[in-house]
Amino acid sequence: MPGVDETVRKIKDLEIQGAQSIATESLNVLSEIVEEDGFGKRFEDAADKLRKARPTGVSAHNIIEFVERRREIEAIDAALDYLNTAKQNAATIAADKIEDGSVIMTHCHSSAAMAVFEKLNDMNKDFRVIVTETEPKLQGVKTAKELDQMNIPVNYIVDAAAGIYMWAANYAVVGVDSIKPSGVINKIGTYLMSLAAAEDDDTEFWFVATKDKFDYDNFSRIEERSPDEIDEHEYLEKDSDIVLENPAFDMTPWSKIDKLITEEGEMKKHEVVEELKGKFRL
Ligand code: RUB
Repeated sequence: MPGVDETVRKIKDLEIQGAQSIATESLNVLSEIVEEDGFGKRFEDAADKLRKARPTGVSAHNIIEFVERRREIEAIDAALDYLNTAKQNAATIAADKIEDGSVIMTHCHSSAAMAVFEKLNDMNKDFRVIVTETEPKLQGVKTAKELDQMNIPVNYIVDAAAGIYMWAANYAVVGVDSIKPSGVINKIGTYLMSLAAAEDDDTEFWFVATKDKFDYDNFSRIEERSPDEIDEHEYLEKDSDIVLENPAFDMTPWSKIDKLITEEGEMKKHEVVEELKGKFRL
């Protein structure tokens, strides 16, 4: 098992990506530390580093905060169990609602969206997925490969093609990094896709998430990543005043969201706003 610094490095470098995987791997590291040293300073230092590794996905923060409150190893096991069970439940609810013969667009790599596709496959529903490549780090490649390995038909497109391909889609199904009173945060490009879907009466824009994605503590902010991730950055920067910007996430406002599906079913904006007044609990 890699130590905390190696895990933080992998999270920052996107070797571990997706909000829920970050939370799961953080719990695995904390579990080992607690087994060895209990809930002392080593645990607190590691918890601090892990929850700050990616500042947008709020799942790791909520889950770590839950464990800090309970301060018992059973809380870590319960949290790990929750993450997987809740995701499967949300995916089943979403898959039940998707009609047979659908074309579904997705973006980036989300384990929640992947769980929906797996459920649709298990239900023997006929569907195909349009996958965007997701610049600058191309997490869409991972999504396309995993779908192909499940024998699910895939069309792989560049991000800029999402607008015209949205007209062929019945749904867009994407994951979530953070749920706020003003909207839902996910990988950069999600917002533009929601605008394209809103132009088409036949395309519904769905987010699928578990309740660890609610930003109860107003913790998350949009992560600005290194311009080094942008193609041709050296050429662009050389002998120029060009400012390279690389925000990793964006927010889709409620007006562009057709459904937010969680393990408790579909949640409307007013229910989300009410939920956000509380605290994360399993
Ligand atoms: C991943 C991303 C995913 C969400 C949800 O971004 O935006 O859609 O994190 O994922 P990155 P999940 O690759 O930069 O981490 O459903 O697995 O929690």
